[in-house]
Amino acid sequence: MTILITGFDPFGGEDINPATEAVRALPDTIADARVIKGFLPTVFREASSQAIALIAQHQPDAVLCVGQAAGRAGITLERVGINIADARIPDNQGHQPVDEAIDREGPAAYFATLPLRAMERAVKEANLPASISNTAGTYVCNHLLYSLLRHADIHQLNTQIGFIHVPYLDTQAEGKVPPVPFMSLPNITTALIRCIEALVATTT
Ligand code: PCA
Repeated sequence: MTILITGFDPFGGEDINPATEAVRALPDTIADARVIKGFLPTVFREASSQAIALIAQHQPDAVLCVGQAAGRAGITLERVGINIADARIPDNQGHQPVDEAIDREGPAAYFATLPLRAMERAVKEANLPASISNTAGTYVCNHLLYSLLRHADIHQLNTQIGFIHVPYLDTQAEGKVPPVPFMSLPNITTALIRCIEALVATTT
């Protein structure tokens, strides 16, 4: 089994993105699955076109995209990508779409196709906080999730696709007022490993 896992570059004034730090820390093999790592820009459309190019290149069985969600205290497994781009802050190329459809021809939403409940359970079994989330927001992360599910639908790909949001790292949370929740890098990395193990276990 081949799994593509992606992170994003820092955005919104941060120096690091916990998603990329954790993806970088992953081993290249997990539960006998080959782990391909991709690093995407926090830029509308560019992130999804680069991810689609990686899918074409590596033909993964599953794609797990990871992003930062400031303010969330645990690992959140996104259930749904919605057909809207509505940015509170500009992306890393200055684009700030407001109330825009991602794809005028596309349905309102797609459900992620990863085994979310099994992944949630696996993270919790490692004594780390996890839950299923019903909104990936309306920024670049949701855009990526929706666009990849749309791509898989149009091209009838068997690839399983999903998105995981992770909290700030402790170093990012330091000094923020009011205080924001965080997780350590080893804990976020462990959670991602548990998710991949659960994914492999449910599909092989
Ligand atoms: N989080 C943002 C985009 C990049 C990232 O890591 C989001 O939640 O949309």
